[in-house]
Amino acid sequence: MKYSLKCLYAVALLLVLCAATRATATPWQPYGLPADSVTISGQVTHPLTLSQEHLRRFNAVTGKDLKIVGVKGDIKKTLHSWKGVLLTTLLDSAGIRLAPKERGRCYIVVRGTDNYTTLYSWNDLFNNPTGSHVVLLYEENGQPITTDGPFVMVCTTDKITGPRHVKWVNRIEVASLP
Ligand SMILES: Nc1nc2c(c(=O)[nH]1)N[C@H]1C(S)=C(S)[C@@H](COP(=O)(O)O)O[C@H]1N2
Ligand SMILES: [Mo]
Repeated sequence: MKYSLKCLYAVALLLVLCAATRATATPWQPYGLPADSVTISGQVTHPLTLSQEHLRRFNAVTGKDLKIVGVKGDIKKTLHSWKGVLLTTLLDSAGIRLAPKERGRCYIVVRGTDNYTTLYSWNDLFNNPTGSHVVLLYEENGQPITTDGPFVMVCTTDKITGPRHVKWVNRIEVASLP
């Protein structure tokens, strides 16, 4: 075998090895922050850090044919099927700390690793049908999510689903306006 050919094989082998190492490493972390768990913090009795495994222990909700629509009405993608946990289920587990007359001030912030943020009010989630449609997804099309993070939050009944579709979710914070 010619020397140059050997070199070529060596380089090819190195590339294959590199690719294999990458595939077994932790999921890709855009913006350098880990997205392999979701924390629930702030005005709660039990702050939580939830991994994929933890999330699978909660009651699951599923659905089909969800279109992610941008502000101009453009369809960004269609999820043929999805599976996840209601945000209200997670918040009930963490236990929001509230006095009765403070409910109107309370809000829930959902952030991705890139700090893309969306929010819900306590009344949206717990005093309106909307609450039954806000889901932290961990599966899309029958598979664990990979391209948009391990976790994606979405309100499936929004007119324009894009803006409150948060990819790479890693934080949920509960707070109240002063
Ligand atoms: N973490 C994160 N989530 C995000 C965004 C983002 O920049 N970061 N873009 C939003 C926007 S503007 C839209 S329309 C939808 C779909 O965007 P995509 O086509 O980039 O997936 O995701 C939303 N979720
Ligand atoms: Mo968008």
